[in-house]
Amino acid sequence: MLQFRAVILGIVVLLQQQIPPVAPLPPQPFDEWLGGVRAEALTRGIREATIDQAFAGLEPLPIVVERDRTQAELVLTLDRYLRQHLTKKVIDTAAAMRRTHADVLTKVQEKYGVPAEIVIAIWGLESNFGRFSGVRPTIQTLATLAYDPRRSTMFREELFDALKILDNGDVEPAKMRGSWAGALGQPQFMPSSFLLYAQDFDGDGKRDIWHSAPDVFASIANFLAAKGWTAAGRWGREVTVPGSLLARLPEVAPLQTEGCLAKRQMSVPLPVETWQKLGIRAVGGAALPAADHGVEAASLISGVKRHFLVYPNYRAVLEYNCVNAYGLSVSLLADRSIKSPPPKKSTTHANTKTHR
Ligand SMILES: [Ca+2]
Repeated sequence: MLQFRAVILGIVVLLQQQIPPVAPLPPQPFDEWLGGVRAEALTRGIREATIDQAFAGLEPLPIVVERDRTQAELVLTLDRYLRQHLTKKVIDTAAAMRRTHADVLTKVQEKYGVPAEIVIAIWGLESNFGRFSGVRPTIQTLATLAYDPRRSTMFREELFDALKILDNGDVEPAKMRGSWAGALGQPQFMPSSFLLYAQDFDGDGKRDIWHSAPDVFASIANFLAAKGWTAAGRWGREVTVPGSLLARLPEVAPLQTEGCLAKRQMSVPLPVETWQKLGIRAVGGAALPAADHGVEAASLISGVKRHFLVYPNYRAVLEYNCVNAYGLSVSLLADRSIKSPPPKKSTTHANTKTHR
């Protein structure tokens, strides 16, 4: 049973593995294909000058397709993932960044209702606190992935959205860079998310999620607010579960059967008061805090050793990346960064980590 739980509660991380057989190349030459994209971009209202500049000398980038085709899944237990990723260095860096950017984070929190520590935690996980947001040229990356037949429909739409971002003047083509999969800037937004959620918070007229910390923080907060984060509550908390309840969980609170992977690894939602009656307690054995009472939709994520009661705000974090290891890393990093004392000397650097 424990092993089974470890597998179903495990998380997916991307690792490079052996290269599978390469699919045959698309029959249509790249230049001819790009001509079709150009024509469609014009009909979508993107200016010719923008397209000319973006597509000048454009060629597919073989490493992007190779990388995209060599993803492999590795299942780690939730406990192990959290132990490996929430290091003291990462927690201390999050705390230091929160102090450094306190003024703008306060303004962001006032406008969007998302706490500073949550914004900083997402920033930390997405781009190592802005230190690594990807160096791949986005138009070339997206054009390559759109040309490759595997997921061409999705990436073709993202390519049009990237052209719209250039057309709006938010960033120059040479500076539009990101991950090998097309995620942009420090929040690692796909172009479609950029168009919907990116913010100009420093007021210079551009949504610059590559260089402007105010724009980066406001964009992350705006995304979470749009996905349902409410200022009134917290994400949830780590809890203890009595052994007798663990055995009865499948009947008392079965796993959800719908939604993305992370949601199918958590129980159906119950009121916090119900969990309290079932014997769930805060870590340390105290009753669930009064501030949590009244939460109607609290789901249990039950790991091998650690258990978490998650509230509606947690579901907004999952909209960023629907993996419980990610959502809990963000949530726990946020909590721990508040408790981390100021460093005596200089701050340390966190581990480099990328997602997309
Ligand atoms: Ca700006």
